[in-house]
Amino acid sequence: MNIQETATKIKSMEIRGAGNIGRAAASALKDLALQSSDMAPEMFQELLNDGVETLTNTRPTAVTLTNALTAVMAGAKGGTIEELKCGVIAAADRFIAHSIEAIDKITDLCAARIQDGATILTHCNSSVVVKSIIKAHDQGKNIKVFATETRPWGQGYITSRALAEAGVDVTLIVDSAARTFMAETDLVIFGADTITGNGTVINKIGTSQIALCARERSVPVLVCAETYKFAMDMDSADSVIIEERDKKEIIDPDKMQGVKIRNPVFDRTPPELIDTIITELGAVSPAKAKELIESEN
Ligand code: RI2
Repeated sequence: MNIQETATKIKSMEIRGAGNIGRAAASALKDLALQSSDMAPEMFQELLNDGVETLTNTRPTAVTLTNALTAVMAGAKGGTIEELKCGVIAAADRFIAHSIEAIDKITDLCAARIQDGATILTHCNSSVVVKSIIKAHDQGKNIKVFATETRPWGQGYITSRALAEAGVDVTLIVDSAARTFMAETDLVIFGADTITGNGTVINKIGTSQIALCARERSVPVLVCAETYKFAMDMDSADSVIIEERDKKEIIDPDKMQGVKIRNPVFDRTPPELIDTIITELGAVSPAKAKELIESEN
């Protein structure tokens, strides 16, 4: 898929999910390399830079996009077009393979933490969370899941259908019912779009409210996040841009004359409200995540 096509699909959310958009961006740069020939290395470098800019400008919150593009651009080394192309293709392949491997490792770690008989509440649609729940179910554990609808875009429908198809006992609830159903919940599991150096989790709007409800009842909160979801250089979440999408996703503004409508689609959950972050390197408290990742680099 070419850069513009990929960018359009990411922006419209035809391609969505933090990990997915990172892999799609890496793949688009790889395709650009595969399609480029007979040009000066400077020209190719310029095409790459334009591609990075176009892809970066699609959605501002998930650091997976920036981290994927940085990883692929690190491969753009050499004096000839062939060297540059090979470097970009190899780096994109490495990023995508690492991403898939990371998801598999997190799935194993997370599934192992899901107890037989547990009732889980999840929000939005995280591919790694869905995989983990299905894995625990396939291990023979008797699990129940509450999946929030996730207004306004409705990612919870994707989660619910995927779990039901896999045979998991899943109940769809409206977002505002999370506190009510927390009384029957043993474990909350979220995905993440970005995690800052201090362990703040930026995820789908509503995550922080659900984390608060979980804390009120001492229900543990797990976050599944590949290490490329970390913005290691950001110590505070204030600098993470929260994407604000079209108000039409909420309601037709023509039906709401004189009413302002806001549609921020992510929020910031402080580290104090999260018990454990599961990365491919292991499970740690939010405060220790940065240290763990740095020790591996
Ligand atoms: P995985 C989604 O964002 C959700 O916020 C979800 O928790 C997160 O990406 C992580 O997804 P959106 O693209 O990488 O639906 O775990 O706005 O699949």
